[in-house]
Amino acid sequence: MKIVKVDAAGIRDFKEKWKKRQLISKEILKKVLNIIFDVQERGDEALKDYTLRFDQLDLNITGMEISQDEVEKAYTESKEFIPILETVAQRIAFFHKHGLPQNWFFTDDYGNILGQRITPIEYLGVYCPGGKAAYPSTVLMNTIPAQVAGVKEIIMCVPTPKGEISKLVLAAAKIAGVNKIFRLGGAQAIAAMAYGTETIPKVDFICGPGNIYVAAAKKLVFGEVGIDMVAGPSEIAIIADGIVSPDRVAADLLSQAEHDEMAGVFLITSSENYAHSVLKEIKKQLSSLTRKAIASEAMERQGYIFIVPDLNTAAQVVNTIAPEHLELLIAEPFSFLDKVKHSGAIFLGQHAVEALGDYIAGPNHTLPTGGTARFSSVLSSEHFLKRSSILFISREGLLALGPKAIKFAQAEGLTAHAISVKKRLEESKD
Ligand code: HSO
Ligand code: ZN
Repeated sequence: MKIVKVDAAGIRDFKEKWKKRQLISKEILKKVLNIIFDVQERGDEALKDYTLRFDQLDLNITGMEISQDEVEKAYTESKEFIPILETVAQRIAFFHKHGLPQNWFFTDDYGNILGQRITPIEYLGVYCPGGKAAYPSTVLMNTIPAQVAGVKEIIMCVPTPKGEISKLVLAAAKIAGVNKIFRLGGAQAIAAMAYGTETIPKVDFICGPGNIYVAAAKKLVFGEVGIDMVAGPSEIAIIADGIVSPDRVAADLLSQAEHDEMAGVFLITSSENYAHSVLKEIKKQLSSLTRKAIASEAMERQGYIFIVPDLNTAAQVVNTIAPEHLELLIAEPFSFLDKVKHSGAIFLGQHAVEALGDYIAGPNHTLPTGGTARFSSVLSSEHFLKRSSILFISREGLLALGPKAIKFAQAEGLTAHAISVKKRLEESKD
């Protein structure tokens, strides 16, 4: 981890460096675009070729869809874990039922009834990563909010390298009521869900994290379908003033470092001694982690300790990073909250371990990364809902607003617009 003593210049330098960490390169975008065109043109055949090449799996033998029997078997074999999955599913559902957008209408002075109506997306495609990120928790986090929103049908794509699939992922999909699951991964899975093939139904919206190729594919199919976000590697920022012992802070930092070699890990503190104790702890704890190599690479590459003179500067650093997760391990976290302008999820107080948010607290763990918390939000049921405007125009409303609309249409040179209003006005005047 790099220690940075923070002043205004320090923050600027960091900002420049952090910005240059280009994640989706031109080369990746080009490769992914070729895959997308190929899937559009050749459909299932392209999917079979890519799956054979990237996952060493012959879909002609296994079939593309995972059968209900296979899902049932995985569920039965996960028996001991089912109560945990169910508790988590219930907590996610309960949380996501809060704050759902509502229909609303009002009547204006002319008797026009204007408003907003909410309807769910109909067809959803969820991407579940394979390999080092095959998380059943992610299946629940991406599907339960959609169910709460009232999505009609959910399909899921999950890569199964050499045919291997996590039983818990299948069990979670069953609990979440996923309708169909396909053995597909990478950019080809995203393309298949976005455009549809002989076997894969076209969806309206795609959500779920994935590697850099999946992220690039989501970016490129956006517009044809909606997407939740372009998710990047995990990040954690912790502001600690000593109320929590260094070993715990170290453990929390490592908990996100172990996700990805490209994970971002930030400690912000006013005490250099404390920073050194945390560093010592990190070294100690790293050796016993199953993902030691990944975590230490992340710490090495994107690990920063910022030494700040005060909490206001700490807030400046946080707002520059706009981190995915922020832990406030400080004496008065609630009074600090107003200073935080950008962060996907904010954990307050010494007991709010970030991993609780990853699994079981209830809020979503699909969060904006890479500074995108500046303009985007945590995944919620709202992502799966659309708003339509409702316009009932009264006779009085037409008479009062029509002439102004006609003038506006004429000013824009749109005669047909003007005529359409004029005709209604003429009828209504009698
Ligand atoms: N921390 C990850 C989510 C996750 N953690 C899944 C454990 N499993 C998202 O940033
Ligand atoms: Zn995590």
